[in-house]
Amino acid sequence: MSVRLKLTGTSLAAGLLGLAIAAPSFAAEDLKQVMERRGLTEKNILAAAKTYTPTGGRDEFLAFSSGGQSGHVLVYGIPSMRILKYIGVFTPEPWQGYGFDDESKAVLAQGRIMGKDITFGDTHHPALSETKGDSDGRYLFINDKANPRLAVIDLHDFETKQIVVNPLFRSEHGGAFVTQDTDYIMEATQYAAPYGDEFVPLEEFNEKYRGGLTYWRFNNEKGRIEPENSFTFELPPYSQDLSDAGKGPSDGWGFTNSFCTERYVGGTMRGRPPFEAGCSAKDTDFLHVTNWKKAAELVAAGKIGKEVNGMKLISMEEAIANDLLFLIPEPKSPHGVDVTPDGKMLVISGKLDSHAWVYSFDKIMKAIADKKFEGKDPYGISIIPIKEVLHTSVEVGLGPLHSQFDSKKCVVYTSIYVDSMVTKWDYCEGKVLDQLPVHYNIGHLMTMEGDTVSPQGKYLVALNKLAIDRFNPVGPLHPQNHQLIDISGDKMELLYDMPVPLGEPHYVTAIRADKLKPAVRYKSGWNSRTDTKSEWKTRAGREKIVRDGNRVHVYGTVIRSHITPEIIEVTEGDNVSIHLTNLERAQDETHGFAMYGQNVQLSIEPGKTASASFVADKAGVYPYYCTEFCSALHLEMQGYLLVQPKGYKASGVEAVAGTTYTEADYNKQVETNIATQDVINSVVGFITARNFKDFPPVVALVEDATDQLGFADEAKAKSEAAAGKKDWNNAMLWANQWWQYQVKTADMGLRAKTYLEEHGAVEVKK
Ligand code: K7E
Ligand code: CUA
Repeated sequence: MSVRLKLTGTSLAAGLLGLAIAAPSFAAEDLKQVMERRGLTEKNILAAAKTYTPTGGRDEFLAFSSGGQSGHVLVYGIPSMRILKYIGVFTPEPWQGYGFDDESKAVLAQGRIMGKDITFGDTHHPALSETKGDSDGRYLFINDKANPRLAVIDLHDFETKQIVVNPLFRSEHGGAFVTQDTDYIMEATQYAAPYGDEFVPLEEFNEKYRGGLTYWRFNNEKGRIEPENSFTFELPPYSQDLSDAGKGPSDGWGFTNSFCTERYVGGTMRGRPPFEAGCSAKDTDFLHVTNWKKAAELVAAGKIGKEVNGMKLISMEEAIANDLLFLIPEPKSPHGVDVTPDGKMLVISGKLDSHAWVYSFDKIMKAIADKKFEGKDPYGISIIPIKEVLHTSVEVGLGPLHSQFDSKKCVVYTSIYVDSMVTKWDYCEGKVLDQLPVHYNIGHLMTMEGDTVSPQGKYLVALNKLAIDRFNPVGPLHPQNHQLIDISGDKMELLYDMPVPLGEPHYVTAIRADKLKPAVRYKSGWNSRTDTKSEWKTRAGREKIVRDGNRVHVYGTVIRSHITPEIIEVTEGDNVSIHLTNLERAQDETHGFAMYGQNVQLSIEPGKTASASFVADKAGVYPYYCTEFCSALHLEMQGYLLVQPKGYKASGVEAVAGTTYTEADYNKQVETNIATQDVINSVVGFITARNFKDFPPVVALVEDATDQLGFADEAKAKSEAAAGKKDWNNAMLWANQWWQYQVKTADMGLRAKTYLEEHGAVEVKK
């Protein structure tokens, strides 16, 4: 009995207290000694103080990083650089049940290509939704370069809701970039290909291969992309690259880089020089300038655009005739184009040029209005001369790639790949302000909300392509290295190295954490992927197994600490779907559901309904259990799927447990239960004497505790009924179940009490 009572409040608290008192009493090291022992400098200590986040502390910003080839998104905090979540996007993610429950399988199935499941992604550019050009914390988008796809993640629950496949492209790179009110999401091709599945020989590259730029329509109310209201610009077979949407004065326009405007097709084994030579022979490539707002109007009015593979395609002739598409030369093999926070300038850098170039949007508009063109490309698109639009160019270093902005006016940071450094410069005056070496080949860099109208300054993250010798060696495949840099002063200062071991995270975007309002639970019986009530929602006490021929639906529930039903009997060959609703409301009370041999693993967060479907094609015994350590009796959160052979007849004999009980066992259990009830009463007294209703997490705990106590009453009644019949075995077992519910009630009550104590609840007068 004393072992059991350990679970109750007083002994738990005493245990914790005892630990603190019993702490070893050898002399603590002081800061100086630690610095000496670990070889730390004062600068290191300062950097540590700027990033260290004490226990329970929160980060000021959350970063959403591409997970590269993993097809996931990583979420980490800044400045602590602690990883908080991997969001499954294009790839199954077992912990979240992503790609294992029926609901998320339906999302991944949207990403099939030519009928094939594509279970990886080459994610490159995450983008946060914006309102008036400012990050609003509602949605996140990310692209897949290898298989031209875009995904929508809802930041209400950090789950992937939708995947769209570009029906025209065969690869893409210039996505995801949002317009200033997230009306459209840009996605541009990378490697030109024919629009369609048919074979076209490379000899017809110039005529039949095409690039393109899709503006995907985003429905901000529904939080979904609408393919039927989206459109694509047909573009020449140049390798389109990154894009950015205009904002403020340049809203309505989009900008897309390109490389390999040489239209070289390679073929080293045919005796031709390689792609890399042929694709970088010219001094300039082209920035594509598109008027998406006017294009959207003309498409909506049915004046332009023809449907190809279910996508409205604006031909180059239509774009030219309606002044929707222009080209501006840009030096050389460009990679990044970034619109300044005020929307007035574009910063462009070419990988093979040591300058960053600043184009003026006003000047672009003026050149178009005055028809100041230097000719046309082979497809008849007008070319605006650089000199007409150039604001300034600055020598920033060898191999400039990407740029991000500071909260300080006119200040921009550019990643310098070959020189492995970050250059801070002034794009208004055209001068370099500071340079900081980073560890190795930097790709993207990122400042806080640095691609919006209101960059937050403070920190910069350098995304280095190679980690080389930065971390403990872990074999030939190294992690990537995100370096945190303090940009609050005049001089940039390196603070921290963070290994990213998931894939090549090309780009990251960050948002002020206080802009995010994530939920802690779902509405009861929720399909989190469609964001509607699940048709399989099941309430407590309504669990059932419904059979229609060989189709079996199990309507089940999970709650601390049991899965209902605990026994599922089906026949060999049955099609089985198990639908489980988590009845909990308390935050973080997630249950899992895993089963032997059926590739079943669900994550069922409070309120969620998740389903697992499979064919029970082999007779046998399949244990299942909860995969989250959810309570003291988590290990007992278990059950059996019994797949009976065809024609099986039950023996009719009751299953007999290994142990039987006496009246004395029953009485002892009841005694324990009465003692436990005293603990519950004292906790309830503490809670109800305080303003607990002002604390939503406590209200949820109290609701769950009340449910559990209700179950305890039911078990108590059953136990007393059995005792009345002198059925001591069932009396004892039901008394034990009554106690199980009490323990769960007490556990939640204590958590609520602790929360109230830690959050300054006050006593209320009765
Ligand atoms: Cu690797 Cu933006 Cu895809 Cu540059 S990208 S580095
Ligand atoms: Cu539920 Cu363990």
